[in-house]
Formats: sequence, C-alpha cells, structure tokens
Amino acid sequence: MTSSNDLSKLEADLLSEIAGAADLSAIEAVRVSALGKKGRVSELMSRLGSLPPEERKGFGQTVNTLKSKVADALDARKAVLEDAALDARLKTERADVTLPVRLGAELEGRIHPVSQVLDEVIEIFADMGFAVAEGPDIETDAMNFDKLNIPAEHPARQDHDTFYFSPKPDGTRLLLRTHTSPVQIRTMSNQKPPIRIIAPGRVYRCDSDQTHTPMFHQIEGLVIDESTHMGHLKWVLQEFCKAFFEVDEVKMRFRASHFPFTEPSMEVDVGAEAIGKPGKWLEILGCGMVHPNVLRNCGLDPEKYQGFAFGVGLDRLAMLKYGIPDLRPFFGGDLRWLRHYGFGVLDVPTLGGGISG
Ligand code: 2NM
Repeated sequence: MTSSNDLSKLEADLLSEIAGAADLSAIEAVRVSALGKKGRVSELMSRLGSLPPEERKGFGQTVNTLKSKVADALDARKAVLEDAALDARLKTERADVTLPVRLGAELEGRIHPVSQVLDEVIEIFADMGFAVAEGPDIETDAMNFDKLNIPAEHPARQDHDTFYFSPKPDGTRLLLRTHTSPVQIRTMSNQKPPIRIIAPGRVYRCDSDQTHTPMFHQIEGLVIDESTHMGHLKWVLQEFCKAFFEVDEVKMRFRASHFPFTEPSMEVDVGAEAIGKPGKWLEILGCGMVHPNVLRNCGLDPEKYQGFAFGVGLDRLAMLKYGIPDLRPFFGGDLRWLRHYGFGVLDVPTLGGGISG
C-alpha cells in the first residue's frame, strides 16, 4: 500500500531533482528514473492491479496527476537548459561574415562543366541583349511538335525518339520535351516582338550510345522583329563563337540543311583552329529563319514579323572546349571525374574577367 504521504514525498523528491538537474544529460537521467519503464512513477502504476477494486480508480488518478506534473516539470526544465546550451554555443561559435573567403573546404566543391558552359553562354548572349527564358520539362504534343510545324508523320515524332507518358482519358499525351523550342513557342505566343531570348535547359530523347544520353542539355535562341534577317543571324553566331572559344577570328561554314520549323535551315561548322586543331571542321549548331507557319501558330503575322532561331548542344560544347572525350561520365556522378573536369566555385565566367576565368 502506498499512502498519500508517500506519494507527496515522491512528488517533492522528483520536483527537486528536476529543479537541481544542471544539464541535459542530468535531466534525461531524472526522466528515466521517474517515467522510464522501471521508473518510480511507472512502478506505482504496476501496483494498480493488486489494489482492491474500490481503490483502483482513485489511486490511478492520483498517480496520473503525479505523472503529468513530473512530465511538465521535466519539459520546462529541459527547455530552460536547452536555451542555456544554445546561448553558450552562440557565445563561442561566432561567424564574421565580413571576413574574406578562407581557402579551405569551400574550394573542394566543383562546378560541373555543363553548368560552367551554361554560365559562359548566358554571359555572352546577355551581353548581346538576350534574356533567358525557361519552360517546363514536361510538355504537350502541341507545344513540342504541332506548333513547330512538325507533322504527325515526321520521324522525330515516332515513339523511339520521344519519351511519352501514358495517354490521358481524352487521348492526349504528355511527353518529355525533345528540344527547348516549346519555350520559344510560349514566348512568341505571350510576348509582342521585338523578342530576343535564349532558352537553356534539359531535353530528353530515347537514345543512348557513346555520343548520346537519354537526357542532355540544349540552348536555343530566338530573335523576332520587323526586319530581322539572315545577316543578323550570321553576325550573332559569329560573335558567339569568337567569345565562346576565346579567339579573335573564327572560320565558319553554313551548310544548307532541313528543319521543319525553319526555312531556310542551316547547319553551322566552326574551323577547328578555334580549339587548336587546324584543318578540321566542328559541327556545332543548327539554325534558320523561323518558318512562317510557326509564326502563324503563335499568333504572329509573318507579313509583319520575321526572325531567326538556333539550337546548340551544351554538352557537346563543353566536350569541344574543354577536351572531354566521352559524354557518358557527364551524368555518372563520379567525383574523380568531377575533380578532374570541374571548375572552382570562384571561376565565374565574365566577359570582363575572361569567359573561362
Ligand atoms: C534548332 C535549329 C534551328 C528552333 C526554331 C525554333 C522556333 F521555335 F522558333 F521555331 N526554336 N528553335 C531551331 C531552329 C532549333 O536546333 C538545332
């Protein structure tokens, strides 16, 4: 039998132990000795069964009250001790954010070549007055194909090139964009010319070998105005190539090609002198004058507006400029590769400071 005197004494003892606990481990020890499985309060509860039935209810309530008083006191004391512990840490662990960067851990991190080249390309086009536009990776058939004048029977629409989601009840299918052109479509549909944008981002094609990965990176560009012509296109691409390869002169070759969304369409080669390999040509981008059907699909009058567009593979640009032989380790997450080919966090590309730092 446990008298109410015993219970009052236990309560007083526990509360004074709690009040006397000097740190978080002491408070935890009191908690275990009172409320733990074999603790003094828990142990009282286990006696309940041996009491005469008429005493059980009252005893149970008394012990429960004691239990919650003790739990409240533990919580309150713990909060006080935690505050004190935090205050003590704040006094010793000061950070002076005005100090210069320490050459230490932060230089261990590496910027991925694709991120570096992305920043370089953005810097170059921003200097020519281009804004950066972005859009979703998940697109509709309409945005990725129809509006771009890519007919239903076009090979690029076959399932082997495009990652499709399951069709919705209404028969429409979402897909992973196969190029960033839907961003241009959205921009032309929502903005009045003049338009000068670049659209960088991830794109997806169901393709995988030495030189193709199912996800890769593209930058497309778009200029629309009332009198934009192919001379502007050639100048912009020439300035881009000189700035990107950091050379004063660059040989360029425009070869006739075909894309459904441009007319005429061209593929552009750069003389490999730009990367120190004279005598060869590097195929680096596709471009052309935006097809009148595409302009019309976006609500622009082709009699009034015209312009050019181009598309570049960022991963390929990174391989060419930085001499990286294989595409697949770009996405392998191997730290040794990243330490070798990656860039320091402070190598921020700027035109003034030198594009590649
Ligand atoms: C390329 C090559 C040529 C292109 C066209 C358009 C749009 F939306 F304006 F019609 N966006 N991107 C384009 C043109 C892309 O990539 C090799």
